[in-house]
Amino acid sequence: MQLFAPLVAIVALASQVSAHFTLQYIWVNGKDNGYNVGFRVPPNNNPVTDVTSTDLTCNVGGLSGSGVSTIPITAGSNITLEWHQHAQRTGEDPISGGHKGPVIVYVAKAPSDASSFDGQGAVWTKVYQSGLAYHPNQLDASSQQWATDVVNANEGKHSFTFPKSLPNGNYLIRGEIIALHVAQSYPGAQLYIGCAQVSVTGGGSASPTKIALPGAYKPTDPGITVNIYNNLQNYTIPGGPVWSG
Ligand SMILES: *[C@@H]1O[C@H](CO)[C@@H](O)[C@H](O)[C@H]1NC(C)=O
Ligand SMILES: *[C@@H]1O[C@H](CO)[C@@H](O)[C@H](O)[C@H]1NC(C)=O
Ligand SMILES: [Cu+2]
Repeated sequence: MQLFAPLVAIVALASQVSAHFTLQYIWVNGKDNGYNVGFRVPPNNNPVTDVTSTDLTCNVGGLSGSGVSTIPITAGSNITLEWHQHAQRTGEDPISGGHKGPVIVYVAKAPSDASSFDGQGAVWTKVYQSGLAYHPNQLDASSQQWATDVVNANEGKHSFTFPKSLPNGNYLIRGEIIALHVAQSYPGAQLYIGCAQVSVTGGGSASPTKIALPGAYKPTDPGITVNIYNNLQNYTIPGGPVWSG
């Protein structure tokens, strides 16, 4: 009997943790770089819920990438990010089906090495977003299908083009999935974040729009504190529009 309560607690904790996920793979033009390679790996698969915390930048412990490899890419490449609950690609949903919300990608240019870049200040440019499938920034109210449903159906993957016009140098690529199943009050929205380090060649000379993370998101944003189970007709993805390139 004395063993029973701790066992129940462990089982409850395990089922809770299994609902969460991390960003684990970055593919470049269809080539997979391997499990966690190039990533600032967080201590566990829990979400960030405080949008004013520096954990919003690159997840817990993500302000430096010491010891993390930096992956060479060419500007204009097709970059695929792949998410999973645990260190396994099969046997469970990539992200658990109850997690509904937008999928967003930002990039930030490092002053020098990606590994020593903390990503603070107005340095982030939004290069991809999907709220409701195929209708950026707008809910497909008839299906109530979210970007997360598409990622789940696509083995945990979503792709974007690293803008050809961005200057050469080291960058962080920040993937983000916001799960809104308990976002009716704040804190509630679950922000899943992963940062990969890349070095870019073949780029241009554009100066893109930039925002700060943390900074750009507010607890009162309609895309952060929202009830998605009330016949939602529109959804405003946080962080503003995608930079046009
Ligand atoms: C990008 O790469 C992914 C993964 O290989 C592939 O499924 C997708 O079709 C590619 N997208 C484009 C626009 O080439
Ligand atoms: C939906 O649009 C209305 C009117 O523009 C706005 O007030 C509301 O915040 C939006 N809801 C979401 C969840 O973005
Ligand atoms: Cu979860």
